[in-house]
Amino acid sequence: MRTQVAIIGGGPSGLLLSQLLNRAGISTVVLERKSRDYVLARIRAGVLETGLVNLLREAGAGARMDREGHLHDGCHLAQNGRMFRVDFKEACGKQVMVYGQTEVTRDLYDAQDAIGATVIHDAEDVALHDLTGSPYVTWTDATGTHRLDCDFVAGCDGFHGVSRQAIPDTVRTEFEKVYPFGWLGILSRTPPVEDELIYAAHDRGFALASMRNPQLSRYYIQVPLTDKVEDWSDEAFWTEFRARMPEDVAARLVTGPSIEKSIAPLRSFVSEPMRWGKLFLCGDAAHIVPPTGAKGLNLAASDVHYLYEGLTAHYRGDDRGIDAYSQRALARIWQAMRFSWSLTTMMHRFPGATDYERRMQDADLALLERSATARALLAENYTGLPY
Ligand code: RFL
Ligand code: PHB
Repeated sequence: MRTQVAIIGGGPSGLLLSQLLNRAGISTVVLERKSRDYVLARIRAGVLETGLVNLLREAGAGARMDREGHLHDGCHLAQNGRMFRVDFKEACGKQVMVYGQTEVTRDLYDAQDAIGATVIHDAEDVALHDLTGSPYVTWTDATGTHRLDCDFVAGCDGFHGVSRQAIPDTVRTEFEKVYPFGWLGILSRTPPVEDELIYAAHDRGFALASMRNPQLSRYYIQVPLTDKVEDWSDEAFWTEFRARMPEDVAARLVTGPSIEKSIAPLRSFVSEPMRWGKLFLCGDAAHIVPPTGAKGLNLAASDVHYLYEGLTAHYRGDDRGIDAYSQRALARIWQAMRFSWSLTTMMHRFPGATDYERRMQDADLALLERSATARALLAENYTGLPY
């Protein structure tokens, strides 16, 4: 089998890249380790920047998002019970789209089906070969071993994928920060407690009120890394969540059974460079941010944008885009890294933090409440830097 671009991973990065390239007349094959149902059962991101919204439209996969997604003009920040609003529209003239990653992924699969793109599921033992020469990819399934020859490989296989490891250790530099806590998240079929997201810093720990639609809420609380999902009954979650929200918000909260409950550890990670020979890394395969800034999926989208531009130019005879890919993508990634780290640092309770450090967190939040300049900076980063 032969294709122009072999794409490893059928998550949002891989599918969006495949969809854009196919529509530009460039052939792709997507190799995904899991089944489609498995990929579509993952509950992850919920906040889309304008850049991703526009890419989905360009990919012909934005119609349902435009019908069912919700544009938000701002969000709320709370600090031990006090709450104030950051008005994105007023601060920087931009908005974000609230629409679940699960729905984005479903729309991309449907769009791939509609154009007859090749997505191969349950591909085991994917391996990348001859990446500085004539690249090819092998994998196995129930029928045996298969080989796919290609011009380029796009490694879109997430943090635990194989693509990043295909870059020799001598070439790769990794940067990492692991946070000493995780987020326990639940999804519940209840009306969201507020129209916009609430990011709440509290002495008991951070909490976030988010949503998917007017009947579906997504809530998170900071928990120690040692906690297990089984430790948290729905009742215990609601009690803790209420305690961390401002009183009037807690009083309005509608609770119900959780339909999903999971714990995600928080980590910042970057692997440089993002290109080696004919291999390009995209999305979580190259970088991870803590979810506080809602940047992970949006960074995956900006990588896809730069790679899509580079590859389409390559097939027109211009290699400047693919040659600059790693540098262009990383410049934007490090800005989002900084933002996610600073928001995470300001909003969470760190075990062993000194009183001085706690006062700095309070002062950072007070600065945002007081200063339109500080809010403008937050709004510019939260709604997304231009590509
Ligand atoms: P994914 O989604 O991990 O997809 C990678 C795909 O590759 C497959 N795979 C392989 N396939 C073949 N061979 C192998 N060896 C393979 N190894 C892996 C996997 O099965 C999978 O299908 O990476 P991608 O596409 O780069 O997308 C990245 C995003 O999923 C991620 O950045 C976001 O979910 C992060 N994130 C958020 N991002 C935002 O922009 N806004 C948010 O509000 C937001 N909230 C979140 C989040 C992530 C969270 N968790 C669970 C980590 C909230 C949470 C709780
Ligand atoms: C979500 O709705 O899942 C979500 C929203 C904002 C974040 C993280 C997660 O910062």
